[in-house]
Amino acid sequence: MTSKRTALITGITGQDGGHMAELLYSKGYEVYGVLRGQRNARRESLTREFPFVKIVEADLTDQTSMINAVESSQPDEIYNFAAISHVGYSFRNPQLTCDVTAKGVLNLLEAVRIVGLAEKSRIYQASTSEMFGGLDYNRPGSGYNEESLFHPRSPYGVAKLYAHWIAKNYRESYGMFVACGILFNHEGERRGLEFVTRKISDAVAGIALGQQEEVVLGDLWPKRDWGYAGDYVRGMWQMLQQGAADDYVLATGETHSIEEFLELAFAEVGIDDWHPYVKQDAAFMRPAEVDILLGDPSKAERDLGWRREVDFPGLVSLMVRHDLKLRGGDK
Ligand code: NAP
Ligand code: G4F
Repeated sequence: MTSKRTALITGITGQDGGHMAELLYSKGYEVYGVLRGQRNARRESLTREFPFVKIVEADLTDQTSMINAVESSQPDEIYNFAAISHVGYSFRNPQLTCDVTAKGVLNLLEAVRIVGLAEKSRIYQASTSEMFGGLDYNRPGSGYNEESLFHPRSPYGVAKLYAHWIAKNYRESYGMFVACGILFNHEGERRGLEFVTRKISDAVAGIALGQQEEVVLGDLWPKRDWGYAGDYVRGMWQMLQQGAADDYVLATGETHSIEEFLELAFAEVGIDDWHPYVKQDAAFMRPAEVDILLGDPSKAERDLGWRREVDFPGLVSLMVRHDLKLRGGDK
C-alpha cells in the first residue's frame, strides 16, 4: 500500500491557498497549512471550511518557525503562496513587502535544505506577471511568455523578482525541484475584497440589493489578463508532477480593462450604464501603474496539457452571483 502524499501550503488563508487545499484534499493528500500570528482572524473560517487541514503555526519572516513547519510536515510538495500580495499596499509598506515576499522565500528554501529535504520536497513558487511591468517596449504582441524581459513597477514586483531568481538559483545550485509559476491575475469567489475585481463584484451586488449606492475606484483604463483561480491551481499542481522543474506562464491570452469588467458586472444585475455608480479617488491610484498585462500560456498548454475552463464573461458572472448570494440576494 502506498502512503498518502503530503503537502505544505503557505498562504493557506488566501485565495490560492483555499483553492489548492480543496484540490489536494480531493486528490487524497494530507494537507498542512501555515498559519501566522497569535490571533489570526481567519483561523476560525479556515478550520470551519477545511477541517482536514493540519495547521502549523509559522511566519515566512521567521526562519526558525519555517524550519519547524517543514520538519513537522515532511512535505512531498510545498506550495508557497505566502506574500504581501497587494501591489498598492506594497508601495506603502515596501520594507515589509521585501521581508515577506522576497526574503521569506529564501527562508523557506533554506528551511528545506536545513531539514534535509532538498531532494524530497518539490516546491511551487508563486511568481507573477507583475514582474513584466507592462511597459510598451517590453511587450510582445502575442503576450508575455517565459522568455520575456522583466521590468517590475512596484516594490511588490521587485520583491517577487528576487523570489523568482532565488528559487531558480536553488534549482540550479542545489538541484532542488523548484517550479515557478508566472501567473497572470486570477480571481474568483475567494478573491480578497481589496483587489479590484472582487471590490467591484461585491459592490455591484450591494448596489443591486439596495445596500450601497456607489463604489470608489482608482484608474479604470489599466488592462489585465484575468482568469479563474480554480483553473490556475490545477496548473500549479501539474507543474510539480513533471519530470523536471521549470517555469511556466499561466494566463488566458486575453486582456480586458477595468471598464470592461464594470460593464459586464453591472449588466449581470440588469444595469446598462455603470457610470452613475462609479466614483474615482486618487487614493486608489498607484505611484507607478502597470498599463497592460497579456500572457501567452502556450508552454503550459503544450507541456502540461493545462487548459482554462472559465472565460472572462463567465468569471465576472460567477463572482457577481456569488456576492449576491453572500449578501442575501436570491439570484
Ligand atoms: P492572498 O489572497 O493575498 O494570500 C496571501 C497569503 O499570504 C495569506 O494567506 C496571508 O496570510 C499570507 N501571508 C502574508 N504574510 C505572511 C507571513 N509573513 N507569513 C506567512 N504567511 C503570510 O494571495 P493570493 O491571491 O492567494 O496569491 C497567492 C500567491 O500568488 C501570492 O504569493 C501572490 O503574490 C501570488 N500571485 C497571485 C496572483 C493572483 O492574481 N491572485 C497572480 C500572480 C501571483 P494572512 O491571512 O495571515 O494575512
Ligand atoms: O486587483 P488589483 O489590485 O491587482 P494587480 O495590481 O493587478 O495585482 C494582482 O495581480 C498580480 C498579477 O498580475 C498579482 F501578482 C498580485 O498579487 C495581485 O493579485 O489591481 C488591478 C488594476 C490595477 O491597475 C489597479 O491600479 O486595478 C486598478 N484599480 C483601480 N481601482 C484598483 C482599484 N485596484 C484595487 N486593488 N483597488 C481599486 O480600487
